[in-house]
Amino acid sequence: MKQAPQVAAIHDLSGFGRCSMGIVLPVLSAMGNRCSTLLTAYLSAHTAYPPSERSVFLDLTDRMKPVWNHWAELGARFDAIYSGFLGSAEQIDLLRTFLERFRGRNTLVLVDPVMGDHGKPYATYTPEMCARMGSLAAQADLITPNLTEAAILLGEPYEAAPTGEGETETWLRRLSMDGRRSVVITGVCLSPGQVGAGCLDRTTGRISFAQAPEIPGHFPGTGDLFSSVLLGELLRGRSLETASARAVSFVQSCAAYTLQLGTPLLDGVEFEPLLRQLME
Ligand code: PXL
Repeated sequence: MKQAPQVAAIHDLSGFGRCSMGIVLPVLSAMGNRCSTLLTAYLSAHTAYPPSERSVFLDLTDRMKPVWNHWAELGARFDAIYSGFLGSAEQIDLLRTFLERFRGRNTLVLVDPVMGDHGKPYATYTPEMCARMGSLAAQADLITPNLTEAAILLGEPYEAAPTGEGETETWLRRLSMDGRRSVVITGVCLSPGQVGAGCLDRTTGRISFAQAPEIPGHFPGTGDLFSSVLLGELLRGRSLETASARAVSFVQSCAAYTLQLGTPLLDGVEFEPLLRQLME
């Protein structure tokens, strides 16, 4: 019998709406992993909902180190460290300390450089946070930016985002820091009506693409769903190419199912009824 892989999941928890830890935890658990959760912030609802004076944003920066000091005392070790939405600029630097402390020789460090979507940074992300995210991402074994985040990391305007295989390959290579880290760019469209991901695997140097029919509508949280499924598949020993193709296919199935149900787009995708598919 084999112990479940251990994942340190470092994300916010949004109380209402599907994203971040509310997706990471069920997906990675369904895929047979044990998660230790380090919360970066607690929000009443994710930031894609209309702004409200009643919204709650609890910045947990000063609780993070005490939490992991306790983990160290308990002998915590991780097969993967997976970070996403971060609540403050200081937090991004703190995470570098976390990596120094908990990264083992075989720990896979996945930094999803969550900063924005559709050409715009999220409401809580300042330019300073975006700059610091770049230096955190430089420590990762694997990053999973969408096109907006890829543009921010490269210092390019969103309008310069790649449209075909060749251009995407150029961005993948630039983001790989001379092949030192693996990269998956999401939201890549190679032909009209299709969308998916492009990836560069640093272990083989191979570039590959996975595409699926595009579902109309922007659903929040699909980036978190993609990266969580990707990580779950990698922890099962699958290659980056296979993991990426499975993640594209799962996100597409959830979006198609949601569209059929006709639930509000801002509530994200109905992944819960399909979680079973990830179990095998
Ligand atoms: O899905 C990324 C994400 C994570 N966390 C919070 C968000 C978003 C995107 O809107 O608002 C709080």
